[in-house]
Amino acid sequence: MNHKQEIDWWRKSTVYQVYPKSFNDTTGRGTGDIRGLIGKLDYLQGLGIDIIWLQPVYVSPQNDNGYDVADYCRINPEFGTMDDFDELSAGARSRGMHLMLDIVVNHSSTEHPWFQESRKSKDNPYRDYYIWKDPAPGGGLPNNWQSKFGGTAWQYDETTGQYFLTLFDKTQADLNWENEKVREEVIKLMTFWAEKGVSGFRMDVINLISKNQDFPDDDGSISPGDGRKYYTDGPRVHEYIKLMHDRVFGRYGLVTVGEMSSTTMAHCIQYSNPEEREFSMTFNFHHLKVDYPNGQKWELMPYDFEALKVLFSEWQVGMRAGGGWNALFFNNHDQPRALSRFTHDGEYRTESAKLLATTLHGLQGTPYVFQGEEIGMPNPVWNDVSEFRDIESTNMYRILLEKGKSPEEAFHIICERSRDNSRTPMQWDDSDNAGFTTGTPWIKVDERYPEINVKAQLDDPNSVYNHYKKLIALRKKVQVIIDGAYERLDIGHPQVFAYARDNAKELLIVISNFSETDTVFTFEELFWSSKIDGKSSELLIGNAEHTPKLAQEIKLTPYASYMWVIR
Ligand code: TEU
Repeated sequence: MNHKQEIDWWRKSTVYQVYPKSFNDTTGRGTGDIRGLIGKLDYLQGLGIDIIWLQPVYVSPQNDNGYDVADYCRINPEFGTMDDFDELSAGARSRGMHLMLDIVVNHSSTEHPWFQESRKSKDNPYRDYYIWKDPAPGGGLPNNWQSKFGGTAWQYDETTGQYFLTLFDKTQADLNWENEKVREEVIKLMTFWAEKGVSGFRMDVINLISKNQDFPDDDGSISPGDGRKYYTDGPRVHEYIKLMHDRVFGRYGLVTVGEMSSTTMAHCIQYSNPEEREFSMTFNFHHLKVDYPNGQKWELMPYDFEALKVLFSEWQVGMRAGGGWNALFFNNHDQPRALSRFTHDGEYRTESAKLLATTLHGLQGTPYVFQGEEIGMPNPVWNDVSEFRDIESTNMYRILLEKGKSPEEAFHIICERSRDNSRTPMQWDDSDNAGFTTGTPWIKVDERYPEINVKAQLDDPNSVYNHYKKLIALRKKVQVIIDGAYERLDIGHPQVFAYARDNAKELLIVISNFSETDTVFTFEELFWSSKIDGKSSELLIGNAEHTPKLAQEIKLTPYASYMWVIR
């Protein structure tokens, strides 16, 4: 398939997200590598994947697992060589799959040569590549902005007596997009990869690149008061993205997804409406904050199911109305596993994994599958705080203790919230280390791997893997999944999420019981009689042993989930 012939080919696609460090190790070093991914291309093709999102494999000190880039155009030797990359690219293409690279240009590593130059003196030609500020009058931090990983966002540098901005780790220095030379560097590095033939980019925290140039203190009037209102969806962000589209995305016909931190729908419409010539689609995280009390990630509460449904529904309706396009996801490398978070990862693990998949893949947008999701990997069992590797988790554990939490409480919070929940090695089979490595894995392998692994699921028609495979194939066959208008059907139901998608030729119905008790779902009379009654219906996919006939009143067993099409 030549994707350049079909403009919106990615609307029918499914993306698979690979966290290379935890995917497949071929050297015995304990960390995954590019050759490991090459060895699994047949697996991904078998699943039916269209696009592989490969997370950062560039030269990097790995303080944030590659999101701290020290050279944008070279491969980190830990992951392999440029020849390996070219082989991966060719291997994907020959199997009809596309490669999407992760581009991290809100910040670079402080080990990047630009930063090394920049910090030397105030008149260095690279000084303005980054955001340097004098101490506040009387000394101290330039403002009260906080790092997303905890603590102040400013790092003092003795050489020149100024602070530089780091919205993430203290070794991830924010680039100064106001500087035209920075913009040209970014265009150059993206052109490098586009010329190599990649099909697209995932743009890391791209809505944070334009900062309010007054750098005001955050008065705390909007939670969480950490400064984000002054750099999120900032003043020139659309201008910068349009520039990238004009010079790179449009020119090479790329598929692009922008990762939008704490964004709004109005901005996401603009980012992803094709007429705006910005991105193909956007990630937002509102639905993954429904268990944050008052927006606080490091405090726990049971998740708000109604809020989850409202958010999905609002974004389905709103993005469509504005001509935008959603990237659909429950999991990624920054989130605990949705399976453990929103459903049941014990007795009903398999049903739950399938329910989440069916619910998500029936929505309008392009679905993303994060490695391990397709076999129902839950959060791992953590036994000790020393098992965590992520810089955010280790920082936060310390901060929670400083705030007066007991070690038990702090450990419990980290277990629930850590990004490491999704970063444990991919479970391929029941051999040592789940077949991920012959060496010592860089992060623990979940102890349930003998039961939960790819090998055990490939040939089992009822496995989570085969459920995903079926859903991915359905998207290619059933048009209403791509273009149907969304309508929420479950209003008021405390356990059920139900919706319809309608394109005037076909009607899709998805009904999911997000609870561990039996329940009943009833269609509203008018909807039932006008849209379903008397028409022929086909069950496309389900997850329970007994599949009910589509009726006005449907009995649902724990975590049962069904998708029908009515024609
Ligand atoms: O993440 C952006 C981001 O804001 C988060 O999801 C972040 O992990 C969370 O706010 C912390 O509480 C992206 C990458 O996906 C992530 O892995 C990187 O660490 C981050 O940017 C910095 O590059």
